Amino acid sequence: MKILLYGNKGVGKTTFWVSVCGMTWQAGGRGRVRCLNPQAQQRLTAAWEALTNRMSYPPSNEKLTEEFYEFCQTGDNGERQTFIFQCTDIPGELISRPDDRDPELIRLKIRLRQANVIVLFLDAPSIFAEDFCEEQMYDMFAYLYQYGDAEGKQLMILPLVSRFDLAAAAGLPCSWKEQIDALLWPLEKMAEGNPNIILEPRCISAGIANYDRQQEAFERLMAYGLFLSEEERRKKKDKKADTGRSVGQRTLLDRLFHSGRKENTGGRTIQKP
Ligand SMILES: Nc1nc2c(ncn2[C@@H]2O[C@H](COP(=O)(O)OP(=O)(O)OP(=O)(O)O)[C@@H](O)[C@H]2O)c(=O)[nH]1
Ligand SMILES: [Mg+2]
Repeated sequence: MKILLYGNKGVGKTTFWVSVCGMTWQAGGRGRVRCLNPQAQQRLTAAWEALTNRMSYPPSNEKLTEEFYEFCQTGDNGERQTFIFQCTDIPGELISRPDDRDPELIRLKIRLRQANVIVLFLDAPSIFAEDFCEEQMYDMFAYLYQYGDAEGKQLMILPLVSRFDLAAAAGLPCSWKEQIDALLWPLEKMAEGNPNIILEPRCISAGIANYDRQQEAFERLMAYGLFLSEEERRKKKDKKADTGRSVGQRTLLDRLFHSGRKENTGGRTIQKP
């Protein structure tokens, strides 16, 4: 599984990742994430400690970083479940101020093509601000449509309304749910027209005092990772099996992720270019 943390500058991508990994190291957690690069694991631990002990946030990314991780948990029947995945964290600057000659932007486009999972960060304080203008998100959505929608690739998009605690403290507009639905409407259409795209219901990330809000997003990511690794194992066992998503697989996915939660969508706001 290749996860891409995708969103504009300063929307909380790195903070989200540090907090969901750190959460798994706390007592009582069923699963654990470990970075396979020892130096990067040390940095992650230090960032988690800074966040929890000193409320000190990680610095803004200067370059695209990607690492391999292992997720390990004990299943309901006591059996050990484990898989390796990759996570790419980007400097949002690449999207907010794109320079087409920038090799990092070229790498980002490649990662968008390759990702199995795109965590799409929608920054709550920005989208609920009175002066919010959809154009601030135009490039982000444009790249997603252009490169994420690669033909034949199965892609899960997980919209994450980030820094929700800040927006809530400032006062949420009554129509906040509809506003998010309106932003996501074109993505819904994209997913409806492409059976390879799974658009997840939105999740919320809400600061370091509200880890439980991040938990849902994390559980979805890891459940999908387990699903993909089981699928991979099954394919290896039976090379002749159909490699597309069969009805059986879809049913499993639907059971895993959707559990009947389909929400209303608002009016269209951002057009697919
Ligand atoms: N209140 C609150 N503040 C947050 C949260 N997440 C991030 N922040 C703040 O937002 C800033 C930016 O967060 P980052 O995680 O660095 O954002 P990013 O998307 O990784 O930014 P780039 O690396 O520049 O693309 C942090 O320095 C914090 O001040 C959150 O959940 N709640
Ligand atoms: Mg960052």
